[in-house]
Amino acid sequence: HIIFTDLDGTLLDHHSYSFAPVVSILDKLQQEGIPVIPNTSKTFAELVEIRGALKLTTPFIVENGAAIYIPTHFFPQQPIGTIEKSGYWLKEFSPRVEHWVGVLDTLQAAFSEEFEHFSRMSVKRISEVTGLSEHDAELAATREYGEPVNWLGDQASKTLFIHALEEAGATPLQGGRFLHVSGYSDKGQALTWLLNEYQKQHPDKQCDSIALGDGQNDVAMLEVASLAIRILSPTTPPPELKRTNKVITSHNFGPTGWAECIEAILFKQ
Ligand code: 2M8
Ligand code: MG
Ligand code: MG
Repeated sequence: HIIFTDLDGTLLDHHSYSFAPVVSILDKLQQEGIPVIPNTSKTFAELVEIRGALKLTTPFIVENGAAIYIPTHFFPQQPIGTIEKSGYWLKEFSPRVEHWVGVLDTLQAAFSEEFEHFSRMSVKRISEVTGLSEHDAELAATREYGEPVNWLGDQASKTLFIHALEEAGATPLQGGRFLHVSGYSDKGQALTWLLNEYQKQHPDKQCDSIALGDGQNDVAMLEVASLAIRILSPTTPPPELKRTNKVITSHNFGPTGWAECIEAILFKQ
């Protein structure tokens, strides 16, 4: 098995960002040699710190599938289509963020006072709306591919806004708190690419994928995984899936639900 997991609201608590409930099960997975691959809206800078805290040495997927960072020790060979960047092989799926910041600026007049976005917000403001420390908010602000938008207006206007973004060529994805604006990339496409590469480099191993997520931006990876695990959220309804087979929904929120499901699937005989 390979586990692909969302972070906020899934492996980390939605409000406190704590991962205490998964520490011991992550140890067990490591002993069993089952890779845990973060697949998140977060940035490279955030991931460098978080994977250190989680003691993960696996590849990770950043900014909603926009790019995959693969530590060069993870595969015997450099995957085709990647570039080498400070100890990682980097696979990119999306154009750079500057373009989307420009698009958002053009919508400022039509939707005035209805939204704010990270590159125009202070670190203090990002810390306020996320609940992250100012240090962590600074890491969240270092976007490479997509721009998080904090919507302040009503739902009807948000629908028009999303429409305008799509007209401009963006693929807006709803996270736990923010609307993420980037080009066409998603967590499912990144999962599929990495799983194929794993299969290519380890033809002797039979690998299936388990995906865990709590939000709308997790739908694409939950649809393509061998097994989809929906983690219950204290703030939003479970992501709606088209598939009905091999779908599990946790009873508990966030990391407690994560440990509950992985324990039941992989460690209960
Ligand atoms: C943003 O991502 C979450 C993911 O669901 C959201 O949209 O609510 C990103 O800015 C990420 O970088 C940041 O760490 C997180 C903090 O809540 O918010
Ligand atoms: Mg989430
Ligand atoms: Mg996320």
